Amino acid sequence: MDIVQKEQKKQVIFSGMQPTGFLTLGNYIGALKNWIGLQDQYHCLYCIVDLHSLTVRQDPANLRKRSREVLMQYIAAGLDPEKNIIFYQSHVPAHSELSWILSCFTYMGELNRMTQFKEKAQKNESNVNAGLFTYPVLMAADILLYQTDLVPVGEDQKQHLEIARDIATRFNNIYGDVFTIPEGYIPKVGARIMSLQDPTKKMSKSDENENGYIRILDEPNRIMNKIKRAVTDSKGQICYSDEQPGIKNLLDIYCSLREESVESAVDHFQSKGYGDLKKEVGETIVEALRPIQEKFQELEKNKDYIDQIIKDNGDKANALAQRTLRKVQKKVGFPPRV
Ligand code: ATP
Ligand code: LTN
Repeated sequence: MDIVQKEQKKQVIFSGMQPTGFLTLGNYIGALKNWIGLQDQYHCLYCIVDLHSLTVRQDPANLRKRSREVLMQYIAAGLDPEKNIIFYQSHVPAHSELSWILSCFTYMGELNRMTQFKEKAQKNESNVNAGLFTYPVLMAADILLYQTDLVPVGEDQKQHLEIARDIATRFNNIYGDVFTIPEGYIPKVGARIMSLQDPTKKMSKSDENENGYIRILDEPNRIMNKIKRAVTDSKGQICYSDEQPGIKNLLDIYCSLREESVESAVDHFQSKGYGDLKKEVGETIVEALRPIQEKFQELEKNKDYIDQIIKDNGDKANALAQRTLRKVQKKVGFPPRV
């Protein structure tokens, strides 16, 4: 097999994050951290899904700023913009175009079952918009446009991935092999980092309580304070158990950042108290995030470099997306362009 053929055989990876706030430790451990290790073996596309973030009301200036910051955090965390296609969803119109077509192959009943919709609808009672309901269709379009093989995400996205697979299979059954059927790629430890203030809820960047999450860009002092305040329990014993969700969460954070097994961590903390655990977890986070924060500060000074990445990567994504979109349009019977 020559090099060109080998290159062509690389599988495609697609994932994305919403620019709805500052990226959290949950986003990092559940998704971003795992993306870094994939860039050499796969063709990777990492999107800033700004269209998705409109499902919750956004301040325009803030959205613009957050979107650029997410892109810079991707790079600061170690994604190489030469090896990965890092781009804004809104710069590739094919996402919206395919989404419309796929919405005609998605059933209301399927969307009604989505737990994220139910949760977000409850949280935003005054703005239960149609976009919030059709959110998984747009996500399916994101993934299917690039003939994606693998989608590295946290556990909360499992249901959305399943619906993307169902839509693709349904479409293929009617029109032939148009889409690759994607698989999820979910980490074993750290796929669901919990809120520090309520360890039964997932850590979320749009949480109103800032103490519930740690931002990738939080200063060391702040990180130590948030961990100090993390809700635990009164058992006083460090075990990895569902009965101690706060302690379990701290151990998950510790283990995934240090790439250490749960057994060895529990062993390490056996004769120690919650104070020691919190101190060591805090220090582990500070050390893991330090290089990312330094790189981010450097990138902030380099406006032209970032602008160029946005342009080049957007062009690349557009070219790839067009291939699938044209194929789909032809299959469903839209008139050819003459
Ligand atoms: P929002 O609060 O706006 O819903 P979010 O913090 O849940 O946002 P997303 O942009 O929806 O973040 O998710 C980006 C990626 O991070 C997804 O792959 C998601 O599975 C992962 N992720 C988000 N929160 C966590 C978490 N607490 N633990 C592990 N992975 C997470
Ligand atoms: N819904 C995802 C973000 C997202 C995504 C995607 C992830 C939008 N499109 C495509 C993977 C692949 C979330 O994390 N809330």
